[in-house]
Amino acid sequence: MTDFDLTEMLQELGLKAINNGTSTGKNSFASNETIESYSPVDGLLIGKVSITTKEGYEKVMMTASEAFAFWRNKPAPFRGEIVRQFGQKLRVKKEALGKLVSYEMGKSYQEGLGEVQEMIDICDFAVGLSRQLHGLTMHSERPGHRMYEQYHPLGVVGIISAFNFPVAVWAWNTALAWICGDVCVWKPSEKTPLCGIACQQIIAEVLAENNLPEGISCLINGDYKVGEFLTKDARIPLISATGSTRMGKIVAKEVAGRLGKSLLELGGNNAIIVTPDADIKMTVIGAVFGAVGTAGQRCTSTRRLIIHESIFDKVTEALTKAYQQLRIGNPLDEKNHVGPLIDIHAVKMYENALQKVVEEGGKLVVEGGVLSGNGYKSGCYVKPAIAIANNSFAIVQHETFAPILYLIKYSGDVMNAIHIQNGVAQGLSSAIMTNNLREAEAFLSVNGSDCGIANVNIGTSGAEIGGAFGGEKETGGGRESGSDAWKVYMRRQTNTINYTTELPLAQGIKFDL
Ligand code: UN1
Repeated sequence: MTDFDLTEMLQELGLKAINNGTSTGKNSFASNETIESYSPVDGLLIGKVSITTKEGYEKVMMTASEAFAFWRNKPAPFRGEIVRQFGQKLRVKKEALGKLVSYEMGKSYQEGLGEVQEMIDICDFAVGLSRQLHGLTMHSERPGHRMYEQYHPLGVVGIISAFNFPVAVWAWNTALAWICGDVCVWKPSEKTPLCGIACQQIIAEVLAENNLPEGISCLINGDYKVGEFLTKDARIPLISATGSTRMGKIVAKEVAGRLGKSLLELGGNNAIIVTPDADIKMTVIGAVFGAVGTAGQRCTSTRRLIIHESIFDKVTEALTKAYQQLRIGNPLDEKNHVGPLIDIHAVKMYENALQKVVEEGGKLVVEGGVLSGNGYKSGCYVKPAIAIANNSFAIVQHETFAPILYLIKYSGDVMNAIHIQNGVAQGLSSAIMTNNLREAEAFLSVNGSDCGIANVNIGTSGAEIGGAFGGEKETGGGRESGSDAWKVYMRRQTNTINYTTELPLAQGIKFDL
């Protein structure tokens, strides 16, 4: 049912296509156990990937450690040049990789392309950054002394990524880590392993063309048990993990137990506040894209709308109308707005959430449901739903990775809405729709949103790579991507140099011999 040539796409990405679309990537540390990757688009098997064994992992770590000893000695701008070449290759492979993302993960082709664009953008960002890994210079309190700080490469970085952004989140991490002089071992989600192999093939080509060690970029495959190889490994100073809060708590504990660093990008429970001064048209576009884009499977997806009582009915009606226009179906067909959920397990969670919200007293204003029949054979297509709910409902407090939007009413001034918006355990993304300067500034103030991302007159999802990305509270506190997020991939050193013949001590301490 796909309207493209699967074999051709896989070949373009360096994946060996075998008859009915089964593919294997190059993986020299293979075990006999495999992960089968089924497309949520049509339910067909796309390919099989070998699961990495402990022995295979040890070989990977050896290759990575050797590569690090080499790579860290290359000047950062040289490392930037390699990342530039990687970005160039991504430009050439953009369509093929975008299609694979769409077919293996189920997001729309446009969003698949957008994801590859994020990879290209972070490469460009990293290239510039490779000449800007600045430390500060300070004035010493002692005469004839100079103080400064510098950033050195950290080591082997472990990256654990989720199915919903199967290629971009890796790139945010790895492009920065590489220019910082680190090498990376990546465990992609076991739900999208072919995306991982396709990316690995692209960077492997760049490394080979430049005669560089292949260990600069390593890939391991498997579920959480393979992820544990990374989290338990004291040779890995930094683990960057994206996924559920449940997973993040396990990773955080494990890595902290060996005093490693972790960069966590976990669940969100993102809300848009809609005040009486909101532009309703913009609100509807922002809310609908935020709630149903990627079938509600972004960590930045809009889960809650907190609407002032005076416009509650009007907004509800406009949203209901907009939802009637939504076309659900094959995400590779550009006519469709909403593709499938990742798998049947996700469909069950969606159904469960809809049942719970009604049990707790919520009212469905746009009914959900699982689609079946022609075009929906994978069983993963669901109808986006809207429910009027209370923020205190257990199900509203919980992040369900599905297109379910909760409408919550507030009264009085904007501080009441902010109170509701902050009244969840997660703290990733947030937004306010208003043309009122006072409301907007209150939302951004110290008493405002407690999230890592706070937007005005934009929805909660679709962050640009130039800003630091991440959130507070149960979202885990990590920052990836732009701004100074690079610092976490380096070790910091303060240096004090004495260019006199005296040895004065700091704090004026006298120690005469
Ligand atoms: C994620 O869902 O894990 O802001 C990342 C966005 C995207 C990234 C989302 N740029 O929606």
